[in-house]
Amino acid sequence: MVKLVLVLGDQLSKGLSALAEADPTRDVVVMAEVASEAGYVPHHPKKIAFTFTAMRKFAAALQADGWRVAYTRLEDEGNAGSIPAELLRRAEEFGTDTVLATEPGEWRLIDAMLELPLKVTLLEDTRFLCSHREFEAWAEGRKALRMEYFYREMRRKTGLLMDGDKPACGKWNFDHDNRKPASGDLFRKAPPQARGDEVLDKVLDLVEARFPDNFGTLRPFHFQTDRAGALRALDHFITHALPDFGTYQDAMLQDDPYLYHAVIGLYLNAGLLTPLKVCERAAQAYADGHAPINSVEGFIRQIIGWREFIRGVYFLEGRDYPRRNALNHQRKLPALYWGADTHMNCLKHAVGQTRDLAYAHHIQRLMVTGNFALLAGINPTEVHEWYLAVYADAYEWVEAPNTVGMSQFADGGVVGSKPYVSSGAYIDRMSDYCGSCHYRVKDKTGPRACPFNLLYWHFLIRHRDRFEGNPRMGQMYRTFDRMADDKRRTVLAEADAFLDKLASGATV
Ligand code: FAD
Ligand code: DLZ
Ligand code: SF4
Repeated sequence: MVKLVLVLGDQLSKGLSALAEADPTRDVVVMAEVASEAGYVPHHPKKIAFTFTAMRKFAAALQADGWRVAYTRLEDEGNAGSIPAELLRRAEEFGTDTVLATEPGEWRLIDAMLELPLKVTLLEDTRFLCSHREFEAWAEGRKALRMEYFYREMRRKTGLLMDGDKPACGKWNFDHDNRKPASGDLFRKAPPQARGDEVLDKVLDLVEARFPDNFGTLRPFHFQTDRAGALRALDHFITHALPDFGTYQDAMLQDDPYLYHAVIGLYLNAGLLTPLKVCERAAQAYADGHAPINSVEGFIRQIIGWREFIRGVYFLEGRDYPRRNALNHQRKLPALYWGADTHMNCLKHAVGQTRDLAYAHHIQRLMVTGNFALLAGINPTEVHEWYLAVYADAYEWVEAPNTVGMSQFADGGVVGSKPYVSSGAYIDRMSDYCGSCHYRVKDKTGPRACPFNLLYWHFLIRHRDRFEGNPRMGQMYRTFDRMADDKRRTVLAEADAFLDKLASGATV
């Protein structure tokens, strides 16, 4: 009997397990642009345009390879509105009750698929290096899950940057050589911009008409939308940016959104690039003497370490993970995250860049928007939904552990051993935001005190019971306790006043 082979918008890989198991002479590939996927959060218009364009081009590539593809466009009459409903519709149309799919990257869809009154087989997503079973085995019996140890297993498994059973250059991790601030460089090359084409232009018009109120700028649209384009973006990164990736990984510049980052997360997550191939390219650049070990190791660690570890945590921890709130933070996400005015230059730039590009690099996400939300005690579910909506690379399996876990500590310490919080001093050291800010980063109190300075102490004191005993945080409590009584009172009172002002909706 004919089988329906589901290919989702983030499964655009010809090597997909569902395609490998199917028979192109008999089975039908089902792909659908549906309102439910485009609307479970108010996705950035660039993300929707990227997804639909990449889906349409992938469908055409499958057809060129001889597959029968039943493709539903968003505007098609009869569009059933959701993936399960589309499968039911296609099952009736093709007279079958059998569906073959690669496991979706989100519990919501996995559950919906398994509830269908059809024979659904969910296959492992073999595009990842570590299966659920392997991750569970690695996690079994450990008191804490730490990425660094997992990463070493992945290095051994892949053989990347290994000299026999030893790490290349004698160390697993070269972060010690990284984390330098950057300065403006007119010759730094931005990632290649997409050229317009008929498919993209049609999708841009559709997205403009159907999602006029979503936060984010649609045009100019710059992402690549097929595998060839994604490979060009990877080539560009390896040639121009990888050599300095490690050194400036944590740097932020207000006029340079990309610095030496790869800007390939969206291509990897949608399936246009595969992680092992990307890492092999980076390792080759090291072998050829084109890029130094600190950069190549750092880059490979992000992909075979962090990316795989984060996915392992999402599936290990289960369905309730994205809704966790270990610190019981209940404040509402401020309007400034949706572009409302703010005097905080770092946030203005990080959010403005997110609105224009559907992209911010890791340190902007972690130490600016994430840090502020955590310090201000914003409800982590609202923070999670914001990150899921605004970045072109955001899918729940990768976004939720990064946001709920790494950034908001709402999982109580599964992803990280301590919360990523900092005062303004860190942002000042790693960026050029503070120089042109309304607030003064050196002021600890007073009308122009940097809000990060005030909120940093407020956070630590709010959660003293939980964090004082943490060996990596005790020093901060001792510093606070050494402050004069009146200074401590002033800091906390000014932080409270700032939070009240934030909650009132006034511009801060
Ligand atoms: P680079 O800095 O050039 O890194 C190369 C690649 O490494 C990335 O493309 C990505 O595939 C991988 N990588 C790096 N860090 C991580 C990480 N922590 N977790 C998983 N993969 C990583 N990444 C997403 O792919 N989707 C998300 O929705 C997402 N949400 C995030 C939310 C928060 C609050 C934080 C702090 C981080 C989030 N990240 C997310 C991780 C990281 O910020 C992005 O992967 C990275 O910024 C993508 O840009 P890039 O391709 O230029 O990455
Ligand atoms: C992100 C996204 C969007 C915006 N639209 C679609 C869609 O219309 N059809 C589809 O198959 N996939 C889409 N996606 C990607 C899915 O949301 C993604 O497959 C799930 O969240 C699982 O990771
Ligand atoms: Fe951000 Fe504070 Fe620096 Fe202003 S002074 S840019 S608010 S860290």
